[in-house]
Amino acid sequence: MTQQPLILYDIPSTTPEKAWSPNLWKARLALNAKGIPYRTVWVEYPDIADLCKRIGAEHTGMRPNGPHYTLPVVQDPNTGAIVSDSFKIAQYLDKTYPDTIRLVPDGTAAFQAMFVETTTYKVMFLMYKTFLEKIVPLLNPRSSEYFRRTREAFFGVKIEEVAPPGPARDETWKEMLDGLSLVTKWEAEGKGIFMMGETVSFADIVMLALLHWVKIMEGVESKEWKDVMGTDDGRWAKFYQALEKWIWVDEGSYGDK
Ligand SMILES: N[C@@H](CCC(=O)N[C@@H](CS)C(=O)NCC(=O)O)C(=O)O
Repeated sequence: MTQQPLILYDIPSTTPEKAWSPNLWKARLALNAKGIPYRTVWVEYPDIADLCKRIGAEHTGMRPNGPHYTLPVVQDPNTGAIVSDSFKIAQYLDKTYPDTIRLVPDGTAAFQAMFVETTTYKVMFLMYKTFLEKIVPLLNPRSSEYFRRTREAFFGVKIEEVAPPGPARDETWKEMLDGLSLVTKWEAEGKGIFMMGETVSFADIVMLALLHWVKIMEGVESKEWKDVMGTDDGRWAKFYQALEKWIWVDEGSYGDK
């Protein structure tokens, strides 16, 4: 049993839920699904690297200018552990809190890792390109400025030019819907609506985080949300309804100061 709440470091937005990023939702949903007590500490983009260095969180990648630090990070005051990367967080929680729902069942770590990797390119990145323009005003000013500057450096064009409304955005969105259908095809052999059939696992957390991102970015009345809910004969609507009980943000969250 946990004694003290864990800390989830997340990036805030100006939306009512405050939590908005799919990678961060993956870690939050893992904690929620497991019922592990935690509190959120909100960190603006330009402060992530300093925070990680200060608390000793590992970088998750390398960039030409050095280590790349990202959130989510989970800090566990019960064990002293500090874990970066949503998938590693799920694995840590499984190992440390074995009496909770298992998100990476024995023998499935490679499957889960490949699922994360593939959906990152076949679904998440395409959503990201579609939503890019809308993320800028949704962030607080310091994060918004950082996001625009770093993403424009990455894409080599203005954010507004990555997938402008019209044919470019329509094509990107259609490719994303095809990505969802690809996942449905993989799952079609199974007995249930989850990626492992009747057993919920981290792969489902990933899909739930991605679907919820559409809802946050576009709203329930949007064409995009309706597209997703209607894809594969309502399969994703059923999936979302089955797991939406895990979608909540802890109240009484704190700033990183
Ligand atoms: N593989 C990582 C990816 C995390 C990630 O890319 N986080 C982004 C926010 S969505 C970040 O913190 N970026 C820091 C930056 O852009 O400087 C995970 O799943 O946790």
